[in-house]
Amino acid sequence: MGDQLSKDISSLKGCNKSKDTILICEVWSEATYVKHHKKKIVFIFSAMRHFAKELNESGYKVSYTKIEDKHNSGFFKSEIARALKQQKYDQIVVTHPGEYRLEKDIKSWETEFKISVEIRADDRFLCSPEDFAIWAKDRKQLRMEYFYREMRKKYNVLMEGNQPIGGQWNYDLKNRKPPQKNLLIPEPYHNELDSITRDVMSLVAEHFPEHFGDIEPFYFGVTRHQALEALNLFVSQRLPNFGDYQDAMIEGEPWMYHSHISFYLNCGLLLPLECVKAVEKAYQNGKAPLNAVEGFIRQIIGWREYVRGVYWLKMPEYAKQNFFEAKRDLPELYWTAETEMNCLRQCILDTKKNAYAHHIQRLMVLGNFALIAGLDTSQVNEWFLIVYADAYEWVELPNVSGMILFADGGYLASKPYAAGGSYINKMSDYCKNCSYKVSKKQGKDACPFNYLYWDFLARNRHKLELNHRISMMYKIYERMDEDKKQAIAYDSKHFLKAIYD
Ligand code: FAD
Ligand code: DLZ
Ligand code: SF4
Repeated sequence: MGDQLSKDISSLKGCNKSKDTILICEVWSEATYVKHHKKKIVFIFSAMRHFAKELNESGYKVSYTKIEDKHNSGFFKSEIARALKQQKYDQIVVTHPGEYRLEKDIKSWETEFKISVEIRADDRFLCSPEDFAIWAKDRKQLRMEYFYREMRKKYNVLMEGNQPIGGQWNYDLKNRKPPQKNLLIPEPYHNELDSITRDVMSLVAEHFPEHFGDIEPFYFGVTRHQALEALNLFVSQRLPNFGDYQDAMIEGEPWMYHSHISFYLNCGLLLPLECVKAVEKAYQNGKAPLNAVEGFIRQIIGWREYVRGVYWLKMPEYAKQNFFEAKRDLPELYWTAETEMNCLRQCILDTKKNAYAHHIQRLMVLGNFALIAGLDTSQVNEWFLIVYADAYEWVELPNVSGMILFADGGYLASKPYAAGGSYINKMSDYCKNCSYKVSKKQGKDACPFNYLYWDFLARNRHKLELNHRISMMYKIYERMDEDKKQAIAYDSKHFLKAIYD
């Protein structure tokens, strides 16, 4: 599958190159079950085609279905049926997929085709769903920090015996520098287009014209070699500043000091432990400070594995959760970027152009707005699954439903990441080019994040006031005079109506 592009994927282990066939298919169903960003489709198809070529060159027999092939039947299942008609096979071997809907599909193959189907664990991840379930057992709420510490010990990363290097497990408090003027931010990785990628770009333009997003410029790596180049570039150029500016946002600087490797990791061109080791080595060689290195490693062996654990533990119920009963339709502005709110506009424009936005843009602007405006949980999830080149349900859903929308009522995160305009103003330069005034709390030109934040708290008081990480805010709300409370409700109501005009 398109996110299994690793030569040491479990389904290839023990493969008999002279007898076995590797089936890889571009199928209409995968490309359209949500209307993925055009750049995401280009990336995946091009990476799949390059991967198939490399397998061929290493002596594997590959049967590859292109999206435009006349006989392409459009689904994994019907492509398998077609392959089974063409030749007799003894068995299907497949690595466990990244999405629940496909696990269900694969589980039906054995009965459907009357052939043995072996589903192998995806051992590219560092914590199996079974091990995660053992860790999570009997815990009512999970906390990433404790899981992360176990992973540090298990993989002996940044450890001095049994203790964390530097004496602390987590240096997050150091990783919150606001953006500075005149930061030198290196150019992101740029790959030269070859004929495979160019062909894919034309066919995506032709076949998926109504999908969101820009195809050009296309600069992602599409082979393992290129993904490793991108990783090395990150380690040598960006990593030293990764920690300090991890939460900072600057207009026109979508890449900041982040690594931009999630799309490679998630489709299999990079493996998590090799990224962790490369970054740990930079620390050992004195090339990057501990706050940067620890912060980065925590994202990979902590958050990435943690959200996957939650996904497989809690599906399929997890996708239906909607703690706040949020039902407001996703406004068109999430597609058009037509809004006077500069922070949202910039983050959506970055997303449209690059199929990428960094974590704080996703969390504190796009996600935060969806949370405090009460946008429909399923529609918000669908948007996030569509627009990012790194989005697969196992990682998108827990981040969106769990981390940002608090739709699981606090199973994954201890409190909703709701914030007013002052957070965005502190961590970005967006507010200076905005039609709204971040310093204003009420009235037509007040920053909508300011009143929506309080309105969100007031609307959901019965669900949140017992949360000790948020109860302080209710005390502040209580002390507001009645006029102010009414102004918050009035401004919110009018604003939330106007975004659909
Ligand atoms: P960096 O900031 O350089 O981080 C390094 C790596 O750590 C990433 O490549 C990624 O593999 C991992 N990582 C960091 N944070 C997380 C996290 N919260 N969950 C899982 N892995 C993490 N990440 C995805 O890979 N796919 C998604 O669909 C996705 N959707 C998100 C939606 C929301 C609302 C939020 C708040 C976060 C989402 N993330 C998602 C997590 C994170 O934003 C991206 O992994 C990150 O922005 C990718 O850019 P990067 O490679 O430059 O990451
Ligand atoms: C995202 C994607 C797209 C757009 N197209 C394909 C495809 O045609 N064939 C394929 O094998 N995989 C594709 N993918 C990735 C799959 O959707 C991904 O493998 C599943 O969601 C499981 O995580
Ligand atoms: Fe965003 Fe408010 Fe700042 Fe405008 S003023 S950029 S809406 S936070």
